Amino acid sequence: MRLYLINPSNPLVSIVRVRENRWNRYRVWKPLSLMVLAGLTPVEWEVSIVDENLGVPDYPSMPLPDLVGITAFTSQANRAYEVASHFRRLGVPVVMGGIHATMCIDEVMEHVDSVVTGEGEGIWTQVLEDARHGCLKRRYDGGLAEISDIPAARHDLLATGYAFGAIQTTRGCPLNCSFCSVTAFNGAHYRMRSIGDVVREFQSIHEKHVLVVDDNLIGTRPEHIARAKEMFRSIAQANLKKKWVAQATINFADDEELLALAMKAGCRGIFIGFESPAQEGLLEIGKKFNLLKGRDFRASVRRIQRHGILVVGSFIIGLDIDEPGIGKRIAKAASQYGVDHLNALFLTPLPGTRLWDQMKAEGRIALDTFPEDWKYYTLTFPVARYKNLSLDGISNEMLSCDRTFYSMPRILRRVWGNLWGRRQPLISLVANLSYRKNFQLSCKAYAAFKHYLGNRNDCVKKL
Ligand code: B12
Ligand code: SF4
Repeated sequence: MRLYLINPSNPLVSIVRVRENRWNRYRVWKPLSLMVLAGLTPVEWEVSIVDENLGVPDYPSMPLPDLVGITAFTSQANRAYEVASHFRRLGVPVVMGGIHATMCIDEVMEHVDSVVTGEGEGIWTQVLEDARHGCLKRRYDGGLAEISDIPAARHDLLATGYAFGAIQTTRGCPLNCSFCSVTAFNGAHYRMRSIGDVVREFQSIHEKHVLVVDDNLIGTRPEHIARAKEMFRSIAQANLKKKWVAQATINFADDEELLALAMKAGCRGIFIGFESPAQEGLLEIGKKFNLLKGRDFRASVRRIQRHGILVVGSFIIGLDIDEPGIGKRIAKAASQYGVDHLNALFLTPLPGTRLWDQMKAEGRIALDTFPEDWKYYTLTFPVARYKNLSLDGISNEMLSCDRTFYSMPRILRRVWGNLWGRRQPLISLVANLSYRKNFQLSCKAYAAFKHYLGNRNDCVKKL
């Protein structure tokens, strides 16, 4: 039995055009979901993973599979349906799962034979069994899996073409920020894999650099942090010689021992959501951890950096409290906090989030011709109606934010600081230049977006 697991093209990758900027090679990440599913697939299936982000294959020249499994984030939904329709025309059954299938079941049902909601671990072998017997159900639900003991992802199946490997050590987040899909999808309960499993899987990754995809690497409670320390110790003892980057909330900075252990285990960069430079902004989106009284962001960032770990700060533009000037304000705050890179994104209502419900109720979802419009749900386009910012206004705020933070003098100052502090100055330079280059691409992308809207009078009115 032959199975293709397909990751449809990611519009973000085509918008930033990997070939136009070689630094963007670092922006094509492995589709871990498919490697996990492959790890759960019984040996009688001959499984291949197709990642369209490495190049769309010539499907007609490939042997016909018995089953196709497709994953998709919301922004990939259109392409997912195109791929599904190709295989269904040939009589091959298509199953789709992942975040978009879970949040938009009815829409997805129209395009595929079978939809799997929730996590795959508890249901995938059943789906395969039904497919083998020709009795696929229209709908399966994997719910939330018990991940303390799961098979390792198949890292051997996507062995070349990526700068980074990928691994997951925990799932779920109790914080439920209004714009984020994680709590809605992976639940509020923080689930942890066994440290032994994590270390063994880490060993099977052949890339030197790894993205740890956890949404919140160290969790929120003392027992989560104790487990993170234990995990870092075990990774360091295993002497894997990997360098990795991860995501965490700002509480990552609060424990010197944790930071020292993370560094020893190979942590070289941490992605932290600051989201808004204003307390009212943090309140608006419910980013509880950043609201703690007396939190000094600059001191927190410095503490992390002192351990040789670079900090990427993420901010959102388009909150209800944001007014003209927010772009520069964010760039200023990010510089003042001292982050090494700034990743600013548009506030985007993603299906299944609290923000989606609110904006839908208020009639503020401007790009709502679905599924076509999903391709703009990359957080890099203003797809909603923003309270104090027009379409041109908010795009200009984003450009002014990037232009300010990624001006050449500021880049040089940051890189010099990293050289002085021996914090990977080369990586810092490369990443800064990559962001700067993408600023030019963003200008082109906004122009194309406006053109698209120009042909869509309904949207222009709403925006
Ligand atoms: C790593 C990651 C990335 C990587 C992507 C790597 C890749 N190619 O997959 C990068 C950095 C490139 C990225 C980019 C983006 N991301 Co992202 N990302 C994540 C993150 C942190 C982890 C995903 C992951 O690997 N999880 C581990 C795997 C094992 O879990 P999983 O993917 O959920 O798969 C399980 C189930 O979903 C299910 N399943 C999945 N697919 C299938 C298919 C079948 C057939 C079956 C049966 C089951 C099944 O089984 C799997 C095992 O349980 C998630 C947060 C999260 N917790 O999911 C956000 C997340 C998926 N990203 C998100 C967003 C918004 C984006 C961007 C649009 C925004 C941006 N500017 O960064 C871009 C768009 C990329 C695109 N593809 O279009 C949102 C998506 C929301 C949505 N509705 O789509 C999430 C949920 C984060 C959030 N805060 O809300 N992302
Ligand atoms: S943004 Fe981060 S802290 Fe907030 S719910 Fe999502 S994963 Fe949790």
